[in-house]
Amino acid sequence: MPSADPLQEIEALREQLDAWNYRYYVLDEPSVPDAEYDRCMQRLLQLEAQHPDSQRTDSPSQRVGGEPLQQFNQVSHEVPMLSLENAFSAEDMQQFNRRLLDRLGDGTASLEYACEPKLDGIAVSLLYRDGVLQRGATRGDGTTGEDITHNVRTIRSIPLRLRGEGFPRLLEVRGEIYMPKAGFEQLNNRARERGEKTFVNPRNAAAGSLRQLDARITASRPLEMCCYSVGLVEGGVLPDRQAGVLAKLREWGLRINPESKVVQGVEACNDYFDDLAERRNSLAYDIDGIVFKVNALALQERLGFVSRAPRWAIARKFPAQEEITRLLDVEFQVGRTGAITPVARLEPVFVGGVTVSNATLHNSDEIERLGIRIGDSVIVRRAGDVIPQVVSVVLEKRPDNARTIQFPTRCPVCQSAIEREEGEAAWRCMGGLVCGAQQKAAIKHFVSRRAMDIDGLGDKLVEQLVDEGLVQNVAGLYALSKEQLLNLDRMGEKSADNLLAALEASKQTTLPRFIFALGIREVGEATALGLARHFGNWSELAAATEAQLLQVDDVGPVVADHLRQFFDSEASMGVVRALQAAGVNWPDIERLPQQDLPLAGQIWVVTGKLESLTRDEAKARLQALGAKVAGSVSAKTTCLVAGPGAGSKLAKANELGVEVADEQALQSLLAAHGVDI
Ligand code: 5U1
Repeated sequence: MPSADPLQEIEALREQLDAWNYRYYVLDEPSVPDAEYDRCMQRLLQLEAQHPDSQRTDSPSQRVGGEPLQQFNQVSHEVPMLSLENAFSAEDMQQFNRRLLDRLGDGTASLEYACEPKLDGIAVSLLYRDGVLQRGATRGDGTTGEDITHNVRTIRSIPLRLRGEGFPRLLEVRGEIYMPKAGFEQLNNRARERGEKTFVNPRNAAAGSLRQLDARITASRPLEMCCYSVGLVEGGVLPDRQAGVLAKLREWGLRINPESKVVQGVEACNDYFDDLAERRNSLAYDIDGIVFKVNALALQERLGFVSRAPRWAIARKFPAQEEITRLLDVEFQVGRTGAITPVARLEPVFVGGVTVSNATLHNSDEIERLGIRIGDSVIVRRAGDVIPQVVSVVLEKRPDNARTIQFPTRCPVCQSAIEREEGEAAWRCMGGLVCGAQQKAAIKHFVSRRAMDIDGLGDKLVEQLVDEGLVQNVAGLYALSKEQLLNLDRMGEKSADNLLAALEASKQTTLPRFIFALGIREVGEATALGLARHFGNWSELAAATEAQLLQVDDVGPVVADHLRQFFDSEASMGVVRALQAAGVNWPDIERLPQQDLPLAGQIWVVTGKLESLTRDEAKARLQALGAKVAGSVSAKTTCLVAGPGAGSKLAKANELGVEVADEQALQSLLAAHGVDI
């Protein structure tokens, strides 16, 4: 884009960068590689430095300002920032709708509603004068908030100047600043690695990031904004419906929620709620409910307000994902690889739609980080399918008799020594297969559906087999006799026969399943499949050097080391030989180098709810076939796998003409390429 006139080039670069930002943040259509974006930004910074007269506060280069502030200034909201009335059920919604119809009293039979998710973030106001961002402020108490202009400027989904034309001279836009779940996880992982304090949830992380006097800190946090209404409007007119206002905001470069929709009548509101409740966990951000607003602004005006909430809007809330409960005790579990995991026993509490009485405390560092004691009141979070977490301690409620947690000094199951390798978080039992807990966990993994798939061998039975000394390792399963089985609790003739038949059937397996079933540390299904495809047979895999193992996509030095340790262990290889001697067998498979994998060079996206496997499992299988799996749909996407409840990604794929496959088509594809795990 270099041009003879540097000022012209500066303006062209600004327009280009603004356009890319708009495509990325508002249209959700990434259109430029990061490197190209960075090159243009560097060029702009260079030219602006050479031509100080060209400096403008709404230049895309001017997102992070100078020195940190000394304090936050207060801001008065000329139009108060309201809150919303809550509904908790479909009946509450019916009542709300009835109230509105009665109040309008003009015979209207059904109302049109604008619906959208209620983001779990921080409500803010943005003020634009002549299209240029002047001020960003928190909601505060609705009348007075704090000036956070320096921080909102760092958020790339907030335009520093509006696009296009026709915007009012003064336009105050309202919405929610939030942290997407993936960014939150990354931020917390980084904090954990550095031994720093983590954030309890994405909302607290967003609030903490906005409460910074130094905008450079805010700039380093993955924040985004979605707009949902306007406040002060002067010198211009807006459309006469909520949905029209949102469409205009989008045209002017502001992000609105892609799930926003207009529906007719309260039944349709409840359908919308049910649909999003089902998809809540698959959204990229936390939501705590759905907001319904009467779409026609003229009707909103007629309906008016009660104290601090409008009559024409309501938020129907989802079940809470965080609750307070009490830590009753901590138990220590020993896993398949000997890792000792502290598990919190909690006073049962209903959270995230289920009753939770256990939560993992991960490791001794986490216990220290939380500063948790037995008897403490704790906040438990369960978001979606994620295992419940203890996210913080309510120190004000600590009882006098709260007890510190003693981490064991020996394996709580077999009393062997425990060790912690340098750089590792987990303490491990050194007892190996002598340890009953490790024996049980290894066998449970071996028989599981995605490994050897042995029906009728549930956890309780595995525990009994080990406790009775009938089985010490996975090979022992194939030596079980009917008589031995019949001596076990609750084992009848038919169950014993079925179990023996299932064991017999499992002997004919596949190489990837067998590798996965061995439970080698950090060798999941995708890695097992990658190894099988790379080496084609067991003997070459077991003889591979570390350097040869590292050739396999997905295998890094740590996994290669775990694999070599397994193959060098006489005990482990003895078990493999015993399995083969018992008749466990598999055909060799065709070797395929990475670039020849059937989906090499393709980009896939998975969305919606899948029945037969989780989205992560689907992703691992597609990757094992050579595909790249992306998080969003773009023109470059090869195919979108869409399960029930697919929303904006499906709409986008249809709009862009991207191929869409359902779960059955995915399964056929996997099967056609010999991926059965
Ligand atoms: N999505 C959405 N969240 N939210 C919060 N819309 C919305 N509207 C709100 C609030 C407080 O207030 C309206 C009264 C503008």
